[in-house]
Amino acid sequence: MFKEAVHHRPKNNYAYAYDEKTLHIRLRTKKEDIDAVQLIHGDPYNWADGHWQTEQKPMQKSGSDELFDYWFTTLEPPYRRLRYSFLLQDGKEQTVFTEKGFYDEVPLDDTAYHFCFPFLNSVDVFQPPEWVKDTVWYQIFPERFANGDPTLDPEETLPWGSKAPSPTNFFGGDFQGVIDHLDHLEKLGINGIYFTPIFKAHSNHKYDTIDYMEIDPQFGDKETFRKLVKECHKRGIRVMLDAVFNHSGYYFEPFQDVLKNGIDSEYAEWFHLREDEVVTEPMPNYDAFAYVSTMPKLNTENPEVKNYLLKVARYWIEEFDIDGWRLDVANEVDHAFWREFRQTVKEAKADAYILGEIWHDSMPWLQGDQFDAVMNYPFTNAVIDFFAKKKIGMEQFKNQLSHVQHMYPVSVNEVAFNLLDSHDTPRVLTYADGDKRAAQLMYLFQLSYEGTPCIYYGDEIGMTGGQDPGCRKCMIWEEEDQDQELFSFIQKMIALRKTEPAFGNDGRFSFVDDGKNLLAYEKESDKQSLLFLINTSSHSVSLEDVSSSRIVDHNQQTTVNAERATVSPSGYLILEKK
Ligand code: ARE
Repeated sequence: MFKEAVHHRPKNNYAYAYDEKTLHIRLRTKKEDIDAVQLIHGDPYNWADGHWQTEQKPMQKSGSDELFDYWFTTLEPPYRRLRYSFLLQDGKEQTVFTEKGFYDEVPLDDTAYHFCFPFLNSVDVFQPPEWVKDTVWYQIFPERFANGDPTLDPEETLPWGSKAPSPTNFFGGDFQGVIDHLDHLEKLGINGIYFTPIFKAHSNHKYDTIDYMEIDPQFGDKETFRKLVKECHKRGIRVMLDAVFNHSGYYFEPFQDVLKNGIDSEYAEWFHLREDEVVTEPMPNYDAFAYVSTMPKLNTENPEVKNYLLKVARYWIEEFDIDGWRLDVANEVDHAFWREFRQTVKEAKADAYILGEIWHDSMPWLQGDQFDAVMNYPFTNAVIDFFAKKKIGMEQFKNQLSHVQHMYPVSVNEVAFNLLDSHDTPRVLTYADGDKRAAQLMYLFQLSYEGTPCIYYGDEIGMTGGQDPGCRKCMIWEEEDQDQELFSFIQKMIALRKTEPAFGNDGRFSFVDDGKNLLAYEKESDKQSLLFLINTSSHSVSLEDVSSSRIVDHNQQTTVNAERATVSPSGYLILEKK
């Protein structure tokens, strides 16, 4: 038994409150080392005859990654508190894993040996808004979605789509353009829009804010924005804005003052200055986003800055009824700020959604006191590497996704923001080297996985583009230039989330081994059990026993008759077990 691989730690992804009654407990062991795990558990204050009283519960294997197996069980402790250890068995020996280490027998003379979940306090439970689980997001980069009001165009605006996007050119996208095209989004079936920044800024991407209380005039005014939110809400579409609170822009007034007056500026404490005089080139002598001198880092520890930004957070919710905030460079801002931010936002709107932009392991922000979700780039990377770049094989893909799943509580996974691409990455179809079938399989996987999917504008009609700025081309509105087949495909997948109970977030996801080299996974809900079979190999696969199942969906690469199904390369088949 490889005891050194055994790991557990309470109050994070290994032991957490799933809801106000339920605890989830996980254990990590070396892959294929342990045959069975029992959870030894009891109420810490339950003693009789000088012994602590315990019960046993078998744990199930919930998945494996490259090196480890993960074991899982749920529990509703009657007094909402728990002490527990793990009884591990392999073919040869058994041992008890406690907080203090390994023992031959369960130590019953003192509960201090054991792991401790002290109390399930309701207020500490990670509770994202209910609606997020059923949301399919659509990301809009406003400068490039649609130009609905040319009178607002900045000087030097280029004719729509006439040139490749550069870091500095403008095409005049605006709110009226979005309003004009809400039908397109409704038809696709999405029900949440994530807008990259819309506040007054200098650049085309607007991540360099000038005024957090103003709409950028190239997008419209506050009335148009209000109308946009209303029109979205009318269609059941929620609206999320981008909060760029890590840094301001160069032309943000307080920074302009600092540039002029250096350390003597009344705003000196708003930033992280290192010397009396402020120098921007060749390198900024103050903290900035990356080394970008036009994006000076804000000092969110300063009460004035904090109050200002919290006012901003409240204002756009209270005055315009937005439904969520996406937080730019969220991991470089202090945790104390985010805790207050959450309080402020939830006071303004109890079910507002808070999404952090973090590309790495984000557990410290997902404990219930800061974010509701993060942009799940580890998911993105696994899907792109497997389906599009074909850089990793199926086993590795499963291992990677399983690893990400076990990095977080189930409740976190249910609302993870799963994207295939964004304004910061190449587009799906470009990653896939134009392979449309591969792209379709990625959308099938993304939209049937756990979490909430997001589609980057234009992907649904087959747009391409490389790394920023290539991925920020003008949306194509000429129908003859849109890939209608891809649109219908994504539309169908979104619709299946609504019509098949287990397709979306009510279905629990698990990989299964089909023994035939297909990517196979199940989604199981109380109402339904779906089996997904995807052929990413270069060989056809025959399945004999499909007649006992209902065929939910398949593509042209799959043929099905009474007895058998043949799933050719790039084919898929979705079955409902009867
Ligand atoms: C410009 C150029 C880029 C250049 C960059 C840095 O276009 O080619 O790489 O400058 O010098 C905004 C604009 C960008 C602009 C940038 C700076 O949209 O076009 O880029 O401002 O002017 C990290 C951060 C993450 C950040 C990404 C970009 O952790 O927060 O880098 N993403 C947000 C937004 C961006 C935005 C900003 C931040 C700044 O989504 O759009 O950029 O407000 C690894 C790392 C990650 C890293 C990731 C991507 O995985 O581990 O930490 O993310 O790669 O680089």
